[in-house]
This record gives sequence, structure tokens and C-alpha cells, in this order.
Amino acid sequence: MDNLHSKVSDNASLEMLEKSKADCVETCFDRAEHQKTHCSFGLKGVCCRVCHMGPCRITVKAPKGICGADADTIVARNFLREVAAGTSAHSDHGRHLILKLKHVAEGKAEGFAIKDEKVLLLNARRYGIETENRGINSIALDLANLFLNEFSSQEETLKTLELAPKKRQGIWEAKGIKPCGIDRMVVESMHRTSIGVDHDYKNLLMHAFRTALSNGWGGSRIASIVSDILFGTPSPLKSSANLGVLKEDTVNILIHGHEPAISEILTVAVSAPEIKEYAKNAGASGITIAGICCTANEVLMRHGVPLAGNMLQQELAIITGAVEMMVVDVQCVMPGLIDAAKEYHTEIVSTTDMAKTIGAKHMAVGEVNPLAAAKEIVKRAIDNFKKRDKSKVKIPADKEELVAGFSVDAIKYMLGGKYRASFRPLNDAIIQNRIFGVVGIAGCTSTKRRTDEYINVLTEELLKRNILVLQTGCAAISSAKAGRLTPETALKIAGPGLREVCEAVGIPPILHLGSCVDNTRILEAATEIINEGGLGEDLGTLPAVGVAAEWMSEKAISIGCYFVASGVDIFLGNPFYTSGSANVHNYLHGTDADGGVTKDFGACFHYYDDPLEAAKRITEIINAAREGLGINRKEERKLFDMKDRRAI
Ligand code: NFS
Ligand code: SF4
Repeated sequence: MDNLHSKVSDNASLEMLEKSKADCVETCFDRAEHQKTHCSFGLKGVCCRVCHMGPCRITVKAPKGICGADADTIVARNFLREVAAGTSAHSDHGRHLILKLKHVAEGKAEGFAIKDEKVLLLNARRYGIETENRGINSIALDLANLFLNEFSSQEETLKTLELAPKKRQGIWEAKGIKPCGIDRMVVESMHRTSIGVDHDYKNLLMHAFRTALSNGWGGSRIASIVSDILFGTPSPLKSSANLGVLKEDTVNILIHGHEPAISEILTVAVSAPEIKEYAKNAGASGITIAGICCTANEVLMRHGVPLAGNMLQQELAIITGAVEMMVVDVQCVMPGLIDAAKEYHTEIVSTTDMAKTIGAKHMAVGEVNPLAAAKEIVKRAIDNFKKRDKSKVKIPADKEELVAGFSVDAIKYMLGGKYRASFRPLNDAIIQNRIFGVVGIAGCTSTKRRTDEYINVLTEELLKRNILVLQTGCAAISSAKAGRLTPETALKIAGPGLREVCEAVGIPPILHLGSCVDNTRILEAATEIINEGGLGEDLGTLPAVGVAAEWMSEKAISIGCYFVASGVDIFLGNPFYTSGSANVHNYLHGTDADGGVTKDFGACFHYYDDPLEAAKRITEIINAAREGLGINRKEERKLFDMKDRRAI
């Protein structure tokens, strides 16, 4: 039991882990035990299998691979391949959304429509698309084509880079790393890392940053924009989190993965009158739909669909015995789900042709009548309800209230009101040191750490230090499960300055900005702060830091790289696989003789095993930024004198 307690921190997960033992169901936590002795070559990043003369592994006795590649080359190549994979995952997600927008504009995507014309028009104008006296669909078609062009452009740099502060664009220009087409960046990464091409570790790492920029300011940024156009820009709403959102007497459907188009249509399908009727006839009191991972965040942000849990809870959710169906699409979906589901009546349904698992039922939701396809899926789940074995059901009681939906527009509105929507009050609060700084916490949970713990310990410490926290992805779900995504958290935990601001504005001290792709909303917010004035001219000068606390995915590496290349220091709770090359490691962590990546971009990576140590260092970095901006003047505390009284 103690052993289980060291794996997960929330009560619901612990309960389900205990039940997994009783039900003889294997989970990722068991498999992590079997994989405990990780390959040391892999951990150090010195295993190369780029060609078939190898695989080669670097040791003291064998410092070079057969081709002569040394540890620096091999570690840097492996790192760049990770960045390329992470970039392609997020950016391909963006591409699928653009194609959806294109099909909507062409009248080919039944069940979908343009929900936020304002965002569409804003972006159309950005690209110089004529918007006067034109139908919304033809504008949307032009925009979709221009967005697609951002993937394929061979020489022209990404237009969306212009969304960054001018000064930062200048830094990219000077370094020669302004990315052009996103696809081209990824292809070039693969080319450069194949046998006998790029062997200069710094040159390889520069391309890693370039590729990551094409994600953060390109693919992911476009994904968030197009999601807002198609599904609506999020605004604050209430919901709840953790496995207690499942219900004993309803049909329970979990949606898991990343792409919002399918989950959007499923949320429509479950509320159709005939589907509700179908559920009633099956003996259920209704249908509960809840999410896992980033898809959860997408439908939470726009519809208040509750969060069942984050990445490492996907199997645990099935172990409740109360899930009729888990509908999955792409990314972070464990193949282990199939074995877990076999022990219950749960069915795993895959919906995307590019992501199938043997043992899952494949029911593609395509372009032709997707609503009908979604209804078929839901009906199948309802049919499964009758197969539920009540003796195997145990739903944890744990469920916490939350507030989410903080798009940048929503934050602006909260701060300034409808007619004066602006970041001014936030900038002023930072300048007056009521808010000491801003930290974005993103990323996953991992079997390498007790789940959620690093995120929650660090978040609490930052709030105490008057630091406003922005969260996305599975990290936000960690805070949600801890009951922290509420305005009350300001009263309970935040330092006095932050608390005062949160109370005045009516926001929680932790703002949930969405899925991992929505990390670009953090960049967007940071740029708004710069544009508002008074806090420097570049992201690099802001008293702001990013954290990938319990990260595990290649996507997180790409995110980390685009933040660092944007001038924002990134703290890691788990290390990179780069320790096999002192040169690569020191460059990325800014610890080599000439300052490493810090010299290039004004920011670097920091790895801290202990969240409290990380909090200390984060505070120092923010403090240094405040010093640099000259906003650390300690205001003399004085009592009112006669002049002040008269003024009042
Ligand atoms: Ni992000 Fe979203 Fe979660 Fe990690 Fe996976 S769901 S894209 S990768 S595990 S935060
Ligand atoms: Fe070995 Fe070089 Fe081939 Fe890598 S590319 S496997 S180091 S021979």
C-alpha cells in the first residue's frame, strides 16, 4: 500500500491502483516496475541507430561510433529528432484543424461551422485577406489556404512569427533561425540527423530551436487560432475534476486524445433527444461524458465537460468498472488500455485512421455526416451499459470544483471589463510588485515521479511568493484535482499581493489556459503584456518563467525549446537525455564557458529534482528580471501626511 502511495498523490488514483491489484489488472505503474533498470546509454543519449552499421553506443573505451560520430554529435542528433517528433505531433494536429476549416468553408464538413467570426476576421486581416463585402466562407477558405501554406512554404519565413515582439523577431533574424514551412523544418531535421550530414552539435541544436519555433509560433499557434474559429474562443466557466465525475447510474463515456473536432461532435451527439431517449430505454438515468488528457482540456475550456483525469489516470479510469466506452484519437493514448478494458465491459473505440490499436474497435468519424457517426458511437456505448458488471464497479468519491476557460481574450476582459479590456491592470500589478512575476506550468505526469506532486508543491510555493501561475495540459489537471483551480485558492494559499489582485479582478491565482497546444496562449499573453508597455520590449526581459514539471513527451521538449528560443527560461522536473555529452548538456543548460544558449537567446533550461529548490531559483530569476526592468524600487512605507489627506 505504501508502495502504491509513492506512485500517485490523489486519493482517487490511489483507490483505483488498489482496485487494480484486487482485479488483477496491470497498469503503467506495474510495467514501470518491470522497466525500472533503464538502459544507461538511452538515459545519456549516447545510443545511435541512425544507420545499420550500428547501433553504436559511446563508452569511455569506445568514444566514437563506426562512422566516427562522437557523443556530441550523437546526443545532439537524438535531441533534434525528439524536437522534430514533438513538433510534428502538435503541428499535424494544427494541420488537421486547418483542413477542417477548409472543408467547413467549402461546405463539406457537416456538423461543423465557424463559431468565432471575430477571430477569423482578425486573422484574415493579418494575412492581408480582403474582408469587405465578402461572405464569411470565402474569407475562411482564403485563410485556410494561407495557413496550409505555412506548412509547405519552402523559402518564405512563417508569417505568424510576426505575432512575436519586434525585438525577439530581430534576435531570430540575427541568428538566422527564422523558420520557413513547418513541414520543411521537420524534414530538414530528419535529413540533418541521418548518417553523414550535420555533425556540429551547435548547428544541430540551432536547428532544434528553429524547428521548435515553427511549432510554437507556427503549427501550435495556428492550431489554437483555428480551434477558436471553429469551436469558439473559451471564456471562464465552472466544471469539476477527477474520477468522481463518473456516475453509477449513467452511461459513462470518456473522450481521450488531442484533436478537438471529434470530441466536439460527440458532445453534440450525447445531447440529441433521440440519444437521450435511447439511454433511458437502456435503463440509464442519462449520459455522462468526461475527458482524459488534452482532449479533456479542449472540451472543458469550451463546454465545461468535466475532467476525469490526466495522462496517467487513463487506465485507472477504466478500473472504476463504470466506463462503457473510451473514445480515443491521437497522442498520449496508451496501448495498455486494451488489456485493462478486457477485464471490464469497457470498449476502446479509435476514431482516426492514422491511430489504430489492435483490440480497439475502429469507428472513424469522417467528413460525411460526422454527427451520424458520433451518434452511432454513443449508441454503442449505451448498448454496453447493459453489460456493466455491478460487482466490479467502484467509483471514487473524489471530485473537485474548478474554474477554467482563460483564453487571452477572456483574461483581458476579466482584467479590464468589456469596454476597457486590457492587460494594463496586470502590468500595473507586476510593476507595483503586488504580483511578483508570472510562471507558466505545462506538461505531463510521468511514472518517473509520484504523479502531480511536483506540480502541486511547486505551484503552492509560487503562489505564496505572489507569483501568478498559468497552466495548460496535464499539469492543469493536477491542480484541478487538488482543488486549486478556484478563486478560493487565492484566499487559502496566495501571498497578500496576488490575493488582493485576484480578489479585485475575480480570478483564481492559477489560470487554466487549455491544452498543450495552447501553450501558445501563454506566449500570446506574454506578448500582450509587452505590448501593453512598462515591462520592457522583449519576452526575454519579462519577470516570467516556464516549467515542464513532470514532463515525459517529446512534445514537451519542443515546447521547452520554443520558449527558450523566445527568451523564457524553462525549468524541468525530469532531465533530458543529454548527459552523455557535456558540450550539449552545458550548452542547453547555459553552463558552458561562454554562457551556452543563454548567450544566444537570453534563456536556458534548468533541471531541478526538488520543486522547492526550483521555486527558489525561479524567484531569483524573476527578481533579476525585475531588477533589470528597474521595477524593484522598494516603496517607502509612509503614514499619510497632511498633503495626502488633503488630496483625499
Ligand atoms: Ni501534453 Fe497533451 Fe498530457 Fe503530456 Fe500528453 S496529454 S499534449 S503530452 S501527457 S501534457
Ligand atoms: Fe554508428 Fe555512425 Fe551509424 Fe550512428 S550513424 S549507428 S554512430 S555508424
